[in-house]
Amino acid sequence: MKSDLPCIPRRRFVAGRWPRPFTMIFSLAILAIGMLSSVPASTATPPAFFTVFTSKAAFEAALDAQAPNTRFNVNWDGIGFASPNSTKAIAPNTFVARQILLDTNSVSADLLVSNDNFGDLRANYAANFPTFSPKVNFKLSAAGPQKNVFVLADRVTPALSSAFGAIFTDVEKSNTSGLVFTDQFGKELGRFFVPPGANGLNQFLGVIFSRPVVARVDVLMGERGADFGDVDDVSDGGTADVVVTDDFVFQRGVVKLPTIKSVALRSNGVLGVTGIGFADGARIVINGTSHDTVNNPTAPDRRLGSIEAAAFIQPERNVLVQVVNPDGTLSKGVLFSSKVEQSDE
Ligand SMILES: [Ca+2]
Ligand SMILES: [Ca+2]
Ligand SMILES: [Ca+2]
Repeated sequence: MKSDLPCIPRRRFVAGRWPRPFTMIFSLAILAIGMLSSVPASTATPPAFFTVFTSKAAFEAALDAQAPNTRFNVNWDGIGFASPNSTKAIAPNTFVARQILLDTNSVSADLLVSNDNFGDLRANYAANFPTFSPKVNFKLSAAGPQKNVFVLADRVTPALSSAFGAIFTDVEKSNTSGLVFTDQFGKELGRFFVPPGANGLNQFLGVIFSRPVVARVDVLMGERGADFGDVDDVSDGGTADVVVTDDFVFQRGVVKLPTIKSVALRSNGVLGVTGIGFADGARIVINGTSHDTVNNPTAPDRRLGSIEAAAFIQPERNVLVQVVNPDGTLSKGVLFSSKVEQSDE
């Protein structure tokens, strides 16, 4: 069947692959520099390196040097409270103007900020969770990590970042608190843990990659997050290491991430892809090979069409559809099986 296909000039797209996820434990004051194998978004793209920081000031200086004017800070301190000594929930998009979303669930009610070191929830918490920057700090009161994703300045388009760091408060057990970085395909780029410290200690952990390869950063915030407020910390006779955070520092979303919402083979012989983050000159990729593609003039960043790509769709056969922007940024794949859709387009 393949040999019957017309000979259409096409460009081979080489999808990159990260190595197996790795785990790194570091000790204070050690600056670790490592290398990840290449993610050749294009064959000319160099490998991404990362650098681990335990000093917030050093992290900020390095990020400013690498990518000037792309750093944002969130210290939670400007959030208004109706009453003193209280804890309240904030929306995941509270800091969308700083191009970060604090949860992948847009209606999460588990993101808490406190102007009382969380002592209003449980009296003995206050001594465990002193702020780093007075007077407000942050906690995910749910099981699992707190998930950060990045957007462009339009506040909508998913984007890649190269750096994230946070102040962790009251880490007292190994391997309970830290940062997990993943790329746009959901592959883990690295997992970094904060070492145990004294009761109430604030510690910074941040990682800068040599280029924007990070689609999501998970903050691991101790144990028993779902029971926050109900369990004592390990230093108060409990069994769980309860941990909160304060300042976040990160690179805003700087590279738009093409993201597919739907794929359809139209009756006019065009393969249509809808989504967001499609740059001018984006190409539809079928099973790893990109094809001549047209951005829809009325919504160029959200709709693509390709007659050439449609020629590579075979009836009832699954193909992997992706979109690649001219800068080499590749979307996550969507499996598509042909079924001609009636359409006016
Ligand atoms: Ca603060
Ligand atoms: Ca403690
Ligand atoms: Ca603790």
